[in-house]
Amino acid sequence: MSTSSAPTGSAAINSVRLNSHLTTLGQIGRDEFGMQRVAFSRHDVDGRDYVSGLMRAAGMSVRIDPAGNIIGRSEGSDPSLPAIVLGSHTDTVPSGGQYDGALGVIAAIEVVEALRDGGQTPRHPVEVMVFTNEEGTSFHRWLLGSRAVAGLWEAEDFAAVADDGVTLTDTLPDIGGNISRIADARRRPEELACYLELHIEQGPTLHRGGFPIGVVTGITGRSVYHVDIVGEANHAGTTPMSLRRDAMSAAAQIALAVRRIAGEMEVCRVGTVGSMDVHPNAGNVIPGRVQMGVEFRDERMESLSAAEVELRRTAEEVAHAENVNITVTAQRNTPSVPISNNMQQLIADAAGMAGLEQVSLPSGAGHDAQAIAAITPAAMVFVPSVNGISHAPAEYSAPEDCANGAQVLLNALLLADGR
Ligand code: HGY
Ligand code: MN
Ligand code: MN
Repeated sequence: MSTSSAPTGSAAINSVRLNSHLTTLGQIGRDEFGMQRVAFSRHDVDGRDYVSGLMRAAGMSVRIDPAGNIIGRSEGSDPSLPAIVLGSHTDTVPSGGQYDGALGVIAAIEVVEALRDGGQTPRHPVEVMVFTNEEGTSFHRWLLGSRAVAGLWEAEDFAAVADDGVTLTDTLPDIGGNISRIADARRRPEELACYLELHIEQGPTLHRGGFPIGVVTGITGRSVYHVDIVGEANHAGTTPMSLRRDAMSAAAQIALAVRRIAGEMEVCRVGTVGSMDVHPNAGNVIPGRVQMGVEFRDERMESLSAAEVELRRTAEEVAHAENVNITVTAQRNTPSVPISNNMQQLIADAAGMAGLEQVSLPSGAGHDAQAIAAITPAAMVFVPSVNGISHAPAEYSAPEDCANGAQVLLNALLLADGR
């Protein structure tokens, strides 16, 4: 695979420094099961502290906005110009990988350092944003920080309560936020020139195809549901099968239906049951209640609507057959976002400057870019995920690929700065 080369006369990424910072961040919040930097946790705070220190060392001013987003800024040569924003997130899913989000943040800081090393001051100010709770593991409200910047918070965000009963209102101050001032996190379109995000692909296309760079054409839509199944807890040994109101039997049928809706029926691109709470969760008790997290994804919003119809129809059918009550509650519906041809071309040109082969592809994962795209032109650069694995400790991207991605991010910034 070819390695990147800095365009003539322009700054060059320091791969050793980039990968060293990535490795260090990859140790913050790691345990034997993977990365545990779940948003608002102590590990998340430690990771935020680390990258804030890197921003300061790169000569940036650093502030925390009311949504807890970390915003580093280095001034440009023309103070009248809007900011070029680079960003991503440092929070991880539970037992996640060390590159998801982290690469985009570390690379953004490296871009600022490389420009300084090269004595290059862009015309535009450059801001690096580290967005709060991108994953949504906490409070089931993903893209929380980037949606605040884009002015896309909903009533459910303000009212968000975690599974353990703690409110977002009480939690935001743990990372320097303040829910009563969320409106102040919003940025006006005229303040921003564009948004550029480097991210691992989190899928198999680039690694399988041997492409070092991916130009993202669009970001998937996603619909999330909470399914609550209430049957009747009873004795596993004495209750005849015909008298059971077994919430787990119903849950199993719902889980298989989610796979059927996306798989065999191809109503939408993918469907997942990622979480399940069984009550009372004892081997000799027929479950009285099961709560499930269900999500569907597709670029076509009408396909997500069709998947919801099928889920609700199946739930009614199963509720009747198993004599249980099933409540399907829509939790979040995130629209898919296309990346403009103009912004795709910027990334393709930036990859060309580095002499790197590229391929265009959609993103099956969600990203902060899909929120920020609401207020400024956005583009994403992907680098290969080995074997397409992500959201798992086996998530891996080679140091050379990480450096290639950072060089393309830097080149894209320089191209945007010249426009
Ligand atoms: O779930 C996602 O698509 C992203 O990793 N937050
Ligand atoms: Mn991510
Ligand atoms: Mn993720």
